[in-house]
Amino acid sequence: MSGLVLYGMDISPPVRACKLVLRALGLEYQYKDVNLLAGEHLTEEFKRKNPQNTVPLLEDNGSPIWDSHAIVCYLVDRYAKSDELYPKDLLARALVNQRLYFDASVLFMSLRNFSIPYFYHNVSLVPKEKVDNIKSGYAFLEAFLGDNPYITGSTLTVADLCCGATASSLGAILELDVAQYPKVAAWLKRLSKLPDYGEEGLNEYIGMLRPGLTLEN
Ligand SMILES: N[C@@H](CCC(=O)N[C@@H](CS)C(=O)NCC(=O)O)C(=O)O
Repeated sequence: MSGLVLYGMDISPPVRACKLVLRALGLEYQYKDVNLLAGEHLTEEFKRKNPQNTVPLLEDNGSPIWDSHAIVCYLVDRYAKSDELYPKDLLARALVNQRLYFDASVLFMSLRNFSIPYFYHNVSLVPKEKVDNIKSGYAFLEAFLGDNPYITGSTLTVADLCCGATASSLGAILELDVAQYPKVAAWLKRLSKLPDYGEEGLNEYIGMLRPGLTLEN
């Protein structure tokens, strides 16, 4: 057993992304479930490891790393036998980084902006502006994909795994319109065939949110 410990919750999109990368690299790790709804991320012990109180959190031989995007890049740089998932070529890496920052700052925020109010404050009405943010995120993904099977080109990278985990979870509020975003739909289908895609966690997440939310027109 390696010294890797992942703290997470299976329904969390960024946790799913980290698990996909751990699996793709064939790394063994210990998984510690953190129940966010029971406030297990707010304990002093967890806060000492991650003052931002978020999952995923990775520990490598006791050193904490958080934010899924930092975690996946670290794992590839540190442990992968090839740089395919996170290229060393600077221009190729810049493109992957752009997609990762897009996920962190745009796509995932469009999800967090309805899930946090719902889970923590029982807010079930999703204003039109938040629905529109999701639509625009899907549209950006459609443009990024172009004629490629993956989000930065012909090969799978960590950017697909991060953006894909978020995009699939956005189905909790707005089912993907396949006619409008055919490339995104085909890409998500492609990703869903990956081993340990996290289908169960994804379905649980969608099942927890979709029935309780009302979208503003
Ligand atoms: N940008 C962060 C987002 C992490 C995040 O917001 N995780 C959620 C679960 S999906 C969480 O821990 N929420 C608890 C909270 O913020 O109180 C990442 O990619 O790791």
